Amino acid sequence: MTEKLTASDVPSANLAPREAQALREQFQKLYGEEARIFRAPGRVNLIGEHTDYNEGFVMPVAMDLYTWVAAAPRQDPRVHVYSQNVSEHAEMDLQNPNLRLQGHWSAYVLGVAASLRMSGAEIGGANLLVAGKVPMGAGLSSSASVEVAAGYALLESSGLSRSPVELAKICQRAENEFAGARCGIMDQMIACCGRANYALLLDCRTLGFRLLPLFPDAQFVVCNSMVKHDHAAGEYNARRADCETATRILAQQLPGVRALRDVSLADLERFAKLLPAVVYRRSRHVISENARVLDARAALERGDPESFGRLMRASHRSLQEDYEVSSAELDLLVEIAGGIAGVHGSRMTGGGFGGCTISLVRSEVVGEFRSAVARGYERATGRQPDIYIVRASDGVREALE
Ligand code: GAF
Repeated sequence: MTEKLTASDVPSANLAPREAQALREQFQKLYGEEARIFRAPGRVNLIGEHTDYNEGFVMPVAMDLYTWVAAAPRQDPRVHVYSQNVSEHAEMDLQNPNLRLQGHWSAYVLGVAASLRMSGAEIGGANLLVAGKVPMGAGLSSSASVEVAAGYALLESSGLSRSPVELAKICQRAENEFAGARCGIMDQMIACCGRANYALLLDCRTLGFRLLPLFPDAQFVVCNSMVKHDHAAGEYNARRADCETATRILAQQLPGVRALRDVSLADLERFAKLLPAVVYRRSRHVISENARVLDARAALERGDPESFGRLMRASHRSLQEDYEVSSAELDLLVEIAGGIAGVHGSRMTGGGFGGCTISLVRSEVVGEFRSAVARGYERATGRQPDIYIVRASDGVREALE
């Protein structure tokens, strides 16, 4: 379980049997029938930020904060969905999908239904009830958890199945084409392929991955700044565009370059003059971050939290100075963490412009860490951060009691 450490209104990590029963009852009231229940996790990324859409490496962990979907098949080819989070209903005809969903919460569910059909999965109609327990806007990937839980529920309700990697791609396509966010594949992959007690080292080019056991005597701890800046989505797309510009220019000099993944720091320096200054710095982040992920893997494998922590600190600096996606609140959380004895390292995690940090903390000082961060952050900002100890969880599945 992800232990929730501060009082707040963020829902508790797991759906207790009582709450699962409440979900079934609500489904019964809404649709007059029994449901099966599915869940997909949110995630936190240990290292490897803004590398996924550059075909690079990432190292996420599935957290035990979930989106729950109750589902039952329908006789007609329609998908009906009710969201507990927004108390609203939406529906779509699978034979005539409404593809103008952008900006609407239902894009994350109905967009997946449309994307499943586009992929050739002949899903039938279904009634769905969605209960999202991954905090929204916190950079813990609530969107991907909704998509993956809904996609899995729609497949299962139709007696179909797809491999986890295929489902991840289908959900990413829904987010890109229907929700209108040009996200990479990391969040959908970890929601599909996560494994309890392991981090996932994912190659975003091949989608091959390796499960890595976490440190036995140090914990990853997530601190939520409780702030999300409005311009995050636009800035995200702008960073992607900068990376595409870099790739275009560098590919003219270096045959075989398909993405920043293919460029070394030495090559970047060689052709630095050809790139606008901002594009050069964006590229330096991506290329150095890819190397940090591979070094972090080695540190994890040899049980060396100190080196891992150093890489986290370097990652934060690079995201702050070169990629410019941090925020005053995230920098403050990292600074507070850096001043606490027993903290190996700390960095912003996720897309940025608010959301969460992740810190690697010696197990015996986790309690002190939590009080010191809460105290320091509240004193400086007046906000109480939510703090979670990361317990790596499984990817999407049916919730069987
Ligand atoms: C967001 C995106 F959805 C991911 O694909 C990834 O790019 C991340 O930001 C940054 O690493 O979560």
